[in-house]
Amino acid sequence: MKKLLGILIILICFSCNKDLPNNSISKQDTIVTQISSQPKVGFVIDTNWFKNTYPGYWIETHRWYGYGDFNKDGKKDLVVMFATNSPANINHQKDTSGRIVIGVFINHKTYFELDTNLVYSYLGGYNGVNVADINHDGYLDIYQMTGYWEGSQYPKPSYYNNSGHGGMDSYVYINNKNKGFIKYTIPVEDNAGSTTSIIYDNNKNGMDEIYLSSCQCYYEFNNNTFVKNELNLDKTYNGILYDIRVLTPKYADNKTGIVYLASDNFSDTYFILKIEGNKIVPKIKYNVPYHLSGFTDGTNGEREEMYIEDLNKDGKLEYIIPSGIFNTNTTPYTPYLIIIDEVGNDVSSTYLDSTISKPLTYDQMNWLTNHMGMTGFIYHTFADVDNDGIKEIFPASGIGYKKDNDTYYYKFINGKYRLQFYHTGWFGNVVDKNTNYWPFVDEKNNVNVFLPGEKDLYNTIFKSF
Ligand SMILES: [Ca+2]
Ligand SMILES: [Ca+2]
Ligand SMILES: [Ca+2]
Ligand SMILES: [Ca+2]
Repeated sequence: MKKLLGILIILICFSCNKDLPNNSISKQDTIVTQISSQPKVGFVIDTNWFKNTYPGYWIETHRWYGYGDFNKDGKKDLVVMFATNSPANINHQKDTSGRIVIGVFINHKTYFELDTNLVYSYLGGYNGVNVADINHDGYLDIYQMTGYWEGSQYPKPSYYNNSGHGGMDSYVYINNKNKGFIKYTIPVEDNAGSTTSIIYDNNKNGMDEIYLSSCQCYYEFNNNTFVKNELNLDKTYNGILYDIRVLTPKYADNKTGIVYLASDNFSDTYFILKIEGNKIVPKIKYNVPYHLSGFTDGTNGEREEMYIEDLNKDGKLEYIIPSGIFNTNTTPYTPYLIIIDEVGNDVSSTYLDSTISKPLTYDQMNWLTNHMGMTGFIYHTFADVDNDGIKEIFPASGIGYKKDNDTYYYKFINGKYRLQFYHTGWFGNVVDKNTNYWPFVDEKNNVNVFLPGEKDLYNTIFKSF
């Protein structure tokens, strides 16, 4: 499944003519700004700083991104690769000269401005970043997932020093009070590349642990280095031995601790697993309602693709698991939600209104036929936008649910998630046969951004509203 989804989970959208931000500047403001300087729109980088700091580099983004509120103003800031000095392919570098540059762009709704204090560059691959305050000092840190060396067409990079599975070292950039970063290396050793992770202080010692999809282990900071801790996977559930695969860290909070999902040997049976001491233990076994479907499998750094809550307040948790049908003989990858109770029953119809318990239509996920078999906005985001303690659900990679040409999200009302009006119109219609887009959504602040894959960052489409 992992490999299959790795191929499938390449988001696309298409064409775009009316791409200017909807938030227009008033006439008064326009006059004032034209006198002084150009109004800021889109991605803003100090060009003199860039030319002086990175001579010979050009502006190029990749595909996945990280986010977090670095300046604590309530808006999600974006961490993206924005420049390079070497042509890069998807998960790897083609040659050993290729450095890439990552930076934090502060969210101003209609534009994102690079904080030049919060920039780093390195030699290696790129597979997205995960943002968390790893050392609990009040400043957000960055876990840099570097993924894989290409391994066949191109010469072995000089920095590639393991004998393992084509993985490369990953890095942590500890934030020095928003004035810069201090780099730490997490050696890949014999593991696969790091592609998705959950960061959380599960052992409550004041330092977050990093849980990876690429090893049965976690790394924890001791203020000096990152220490590796092995985890043992328990493959026995109710006395029966299973072939547990695609072990993926998915979720963490103080009610549940760390939660993994895994497949039973690529069948339609899955497990919800939790950490107990140094063991990963299967706790719940469940079946999916569609053949050849299963949980959304983060391959590009995606995370928070799941939500665990006691929806009916009976002291037992419900597990809301974004999933997809990956039987591509008949359909493109098609997302749907499944809700599982503590004994493994599918209780989706109890907690999801009938309109939203079905897979998304191709129109809603912006899928276009004959486009290399790729698919559209396939994951879900969760955010408590109305601050009532229960997260709302945003399908189509956070963009929302299209109905009658307007956009909705799912809100928990009277015991069920139901459609709730979000905004007029549908902002998922970015259509361009030559560009794949990765949506970034700040649900609370009504910011939709479509990052082009392996293209100029300045070609990003803003659909803030
Ligand atoms: Ca912010
Ligand atoms: Ca920190
Ligand atoms: Ca800890
Ligand atoms: Ca809420």
